[in-house]
Amino acid sequence: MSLGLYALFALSVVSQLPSGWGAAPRPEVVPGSVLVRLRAQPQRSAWPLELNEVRLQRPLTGGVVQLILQDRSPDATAQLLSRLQRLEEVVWAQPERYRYAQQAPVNDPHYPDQWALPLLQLPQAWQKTHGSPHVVVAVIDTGILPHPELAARLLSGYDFISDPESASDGDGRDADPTDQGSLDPGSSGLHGLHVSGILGAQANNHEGIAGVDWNCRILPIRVLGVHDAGGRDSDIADAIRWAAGLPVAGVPDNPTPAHIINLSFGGKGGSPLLQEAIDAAGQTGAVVVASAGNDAADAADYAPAGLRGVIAVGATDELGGLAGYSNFGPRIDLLGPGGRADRPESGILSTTYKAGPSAQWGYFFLPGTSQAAAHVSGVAALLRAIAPQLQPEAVRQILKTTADGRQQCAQGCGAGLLDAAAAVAAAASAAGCDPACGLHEECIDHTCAAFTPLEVQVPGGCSATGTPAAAAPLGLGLFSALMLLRRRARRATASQAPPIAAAARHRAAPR
Ligand SMILES: [Ca+2]
Ligand SMILES: [Ca+2]
Repeated sequence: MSLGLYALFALSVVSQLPSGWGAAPRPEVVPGSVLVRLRAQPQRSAWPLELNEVRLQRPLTGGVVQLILQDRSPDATAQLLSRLQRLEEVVWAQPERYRYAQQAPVNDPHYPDQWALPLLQLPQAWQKTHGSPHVVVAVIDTGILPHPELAARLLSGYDFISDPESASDGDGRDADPTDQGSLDPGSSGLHGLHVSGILGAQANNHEGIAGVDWNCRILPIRVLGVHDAGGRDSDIADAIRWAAGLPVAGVPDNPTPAHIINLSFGGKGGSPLLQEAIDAAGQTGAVVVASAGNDAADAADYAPAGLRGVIAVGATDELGGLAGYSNFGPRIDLLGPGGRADRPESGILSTTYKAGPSAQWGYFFLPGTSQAAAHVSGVAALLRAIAPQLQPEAVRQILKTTADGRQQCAQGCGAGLLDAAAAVAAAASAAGCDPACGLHEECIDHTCAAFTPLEVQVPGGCSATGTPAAAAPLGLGLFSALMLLRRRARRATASQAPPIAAAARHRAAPR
């Protein structure tokens, strides 16, 4: 079985202003201030109401009076409001409320184009956690390329493509997961870079976009080659085992086993081989997330989405309804944002790269269940950051029980749309730390503590802790300009079209 990518083609920008944000709860009501409209025009020469508990009555524009109470407590205000509402001469009375600027949660300039993040209640989730640098997310995909938004995220990874022609790097399996493809039709589309940016792009750095998880480490594993971005079951099964820290013949052990494994690809037909690999990965405690597929068909007929033990993710449009291309059915666990394929630039904005004499990194829109799954993997990483002892089935249950059930459908949309804030709160509660620990803490055995350091397996059976030596960003470093790439309108599941508008703006290299 050859497996194709689950990204479609983006068509148009969807900008949605971010919802309100604050690091700490801000007061909603002005203490001791009530606004009231009287049936008769108030006279400036006398207090219009006989109220002993009021210290000041101030006529406002248009016949409204502001009342300032002697006692500014919430109880006194509530009692006065109740009394006013029963008076014959009063049309209405309201407490005076504060209003706040709709400030974005992050300073990343393309955040307003990331409509999916407020849809998932991520700004609220980020008040509880930004993720942990000790959670590893394996992105089993087309590989990776350098990008400043991921420079602090990447672990060393591996290339599992056995066929040198598909790999296009002159050999079979090796330790270099660099994506050898491009944005050209029929190539890899740099799909793994796009998926990685969704779940882990550096946030709040005055650059590009915000990832779902701001701190996790990304383990890039290459299984999908350059020709129509296909991959083979035999390579994928080994990659899943290796990602989870299990031994694979002929390959050095993975020094940083993954807590989350993202599989944004698939194809028709089952596979006992893939099922066994997923079972084995699950037994290590790894959460496996898979995209449902883009054929508007029953996901049960696809692998890996239809296999036991994966969290199968369908895609929504920007309103939260099932996207027209998304697979569906009883096998779907929940939905994530994937965007529309029939509207320009309504996909998911994430990281990309353009090779050539003047290599450029940038951002572009892609819709698909690939992108939906990446959001779920990012939130799963947030849950594991808060509650590292959560087992895969518990993560699945939390994601499902906290999902927005209004987004269900007759075809089968699982539990509905992912709700990051509710899931994070439920994870903290399930781990015994309610409401939650600090931003740099995790909950273990009902107690908040500093993050557990990432354990790095050392060949020979010992282990060490600390930052992996091979955690530096990959090669190149040609971050010469910023481009906002946009995609030609075309539906496809296994290849990507060239950008139609590159270089939206240029500037000096950031490094
Ligand atoms: Ca190779
Ligand atoms: Ca950023």
